[in-house]
Amino acid sequence: MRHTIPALALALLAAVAVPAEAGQRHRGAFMEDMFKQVDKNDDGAVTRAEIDAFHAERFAAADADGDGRITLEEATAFEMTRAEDHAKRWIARMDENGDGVVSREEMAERHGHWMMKDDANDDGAVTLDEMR
Ligand SMILES: [Ca+2]
Ligand SMILES: [Ca+2]
Ligand SMILES: [Ca+2]
Repeated sequence: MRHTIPALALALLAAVAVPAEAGQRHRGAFMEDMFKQVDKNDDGAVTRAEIDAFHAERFAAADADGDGRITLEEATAFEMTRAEDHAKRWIARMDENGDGVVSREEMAERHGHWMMKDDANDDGAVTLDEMR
């Protein structure tokens, strides 16, 4: 499956999709997500076999023609697919009125809401300390 989304548009979207979240928290969520993907039998522990199976699966997904080698084209197509999935999830999250597109207002609303939830002392302003 090939996609022709301009790389620049995706890079811009990625920058928007992953706001300057407090680094650790984002990394924690990312690691948890990754862990869950690898932990196939969901027992809360990742074995070497599960890691190998995960890599085999990923390799097979990227190796489009199945020749056992991932070329630049295959890697690009694979990354594009992942970027598109990511973009779709981002739009689904931001698209308040469900019209399939994100308006400036929707983005401002979601982002504003997301930032202000850290306002621990409820004074209507978020400090760097509160974000940590
Ligand atoms: Ca496991
Ligand atoms: Ca190949
Ligand atoms: Ca919308």
